[in-house]
Amino acid sequence: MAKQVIKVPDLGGADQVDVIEISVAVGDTVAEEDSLIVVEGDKASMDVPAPYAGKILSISVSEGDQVSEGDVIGEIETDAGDDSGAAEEESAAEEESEESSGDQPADESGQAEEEEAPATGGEEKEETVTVPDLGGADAVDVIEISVQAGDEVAEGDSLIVVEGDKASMDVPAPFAGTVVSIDVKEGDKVSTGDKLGVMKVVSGGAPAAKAEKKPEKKEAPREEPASTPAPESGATTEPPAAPQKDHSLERDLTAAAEVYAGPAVRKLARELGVTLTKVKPSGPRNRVTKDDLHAYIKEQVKKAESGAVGVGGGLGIAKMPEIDFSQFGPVDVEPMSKIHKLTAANMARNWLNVPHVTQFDDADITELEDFRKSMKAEAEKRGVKLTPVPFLLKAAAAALRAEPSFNVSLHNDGEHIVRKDYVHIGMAVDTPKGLVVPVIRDVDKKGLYELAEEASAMAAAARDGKLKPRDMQGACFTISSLGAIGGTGFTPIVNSPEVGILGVSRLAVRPEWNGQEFVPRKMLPLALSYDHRAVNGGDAGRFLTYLVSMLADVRRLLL
Ligand code: CAO
Repeated sequence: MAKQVIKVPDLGGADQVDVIEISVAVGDTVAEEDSLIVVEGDKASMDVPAPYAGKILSISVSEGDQVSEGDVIGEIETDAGDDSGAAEEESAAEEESEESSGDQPADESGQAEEEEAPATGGEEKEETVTVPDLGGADAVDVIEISVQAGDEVAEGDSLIVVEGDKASMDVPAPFAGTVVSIDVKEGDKVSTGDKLGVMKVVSGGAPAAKAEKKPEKKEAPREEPASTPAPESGATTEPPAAPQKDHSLERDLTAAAEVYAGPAVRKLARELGVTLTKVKPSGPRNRVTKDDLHAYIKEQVKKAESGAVGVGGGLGIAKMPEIDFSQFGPVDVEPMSKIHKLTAANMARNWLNVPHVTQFDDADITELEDFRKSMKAEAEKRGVKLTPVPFLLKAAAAALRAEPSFNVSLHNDGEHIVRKDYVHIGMAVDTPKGLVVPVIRDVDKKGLYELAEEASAMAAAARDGKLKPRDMQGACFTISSLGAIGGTGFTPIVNSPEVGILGVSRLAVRPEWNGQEFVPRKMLPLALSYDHRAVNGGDAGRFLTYLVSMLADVRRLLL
């Protein structure tokens, strides 16, 4: 057992860095390399690792203190012998490395190979820039390239960001100048002394002048360099030739850089694709900890799995579970027709996008039916089948003219309404391959026989699969008649961008009160669904009432 003094290690040239986190407490048992404290300077934040495994006896720094290389952090009790040997070995190794790094000047930036004293003539000179002393780290990842060829940078501006096990750091420009090339890329591994790129430097004062033009580098004491796109702050006097940047991304990165978190947490956040600004911090001084990150991810996974949404909105529709129906009995799985798939997609889109209201009424079509039947024979002679559908088309066209609030579409910009001065009506047709809606044009201008002829021709073409795309486009309104099939009522789905659809059910003979007695009347159940964004209830009430009155008085329909 030996008591060892733990000191601040080589900080890669940085001095007076802030202690931003104390990661252990007195009495904790730590493994070698476990983080003891986290320090942060202008350019990087880094974990200070335990030099030995053991038990923490004391911590002599506090959050907010400033420390430099060699300052005492605390004491640790180890199984090894006393620390003097190790300390001596370490300092000997340091000295040796300083001596052997003669080809890499030991100035603070330490990156310029063959850097010369500024010449007096102001001539341009290309200099190779190498990776500086990484504080003992080797083969660190290049996680960001902060500049590109042609960029002018000030001394100290970030060129690339590297990240090792314990820290991430900016590699700063060793002098002001122009970037000629950056010879590493994101994902590369680099070590001290590796060539990073080439810069053009003007000897004799010019670089300093250029550097002055650059705005002050943003002070971000809690910034983790990996998240900081340095070129933002390194604006040049000329507009950048690079493609337009995604400024929203820059904002995100800047915001993330302002989050208070250590390098290990930031690295983990990056690996998991978590935006740190979204994580609720629980550490001292609102520091985001690894636990916070894990809690955030757990919460997101839970939300995604449950499909839950907050009260704030969003559809958040839970996914349908996959069910093996064969466990309940024999099944046959067959492909859906193209029409069926399209209808399904359109129905879902319209159902989810359109706020529907459906209004009901019954039209007394006793006289209409008497008239229709009286005309049936004549119609047949003309080769036309006179069903209620042409009458419905005619009545709907009249209503669209009388109540033009239904003959509209909402503009996609959400700020305009499109009013139509034509009356084309779609007619839902049930075919073996699915539902199709051919469109009859200029219904308001056509007579009953013409409409009957066109409706049956369109229905036949639909069933034979002979409709052309144009035959199904341009409707202002749709009629869906299930009268021949049955049912007392249904709520049709608006066929957007139309704003209204009329659902027609089977007529029924019902006793109606005429003021003196109940009389049998042929009542046709109608359901008008409409898009409440475009049409209000009053307009819908007037539209349906008008339509019912037209069907009730066949003379008006013929006018
Ligand atoms: N009540 C009672 N009988 C009705 C009726 C009603 N509302 N509507 C039609 N009929 C009668 C017709 O008068 C005809 O009888 P007769 O031969 O004795 O005259 C019989 O039903 C069959 O009519 P039809 O189907 O040949 O012609 P139609 O004009 O009534 O309908 C069409 C044409 C294309 C609308 C229809 O065939 C069709 O496909 N309907 C289904 C529409 C659909 O699927 N809608 C749901 C879409 S989902 O919103």
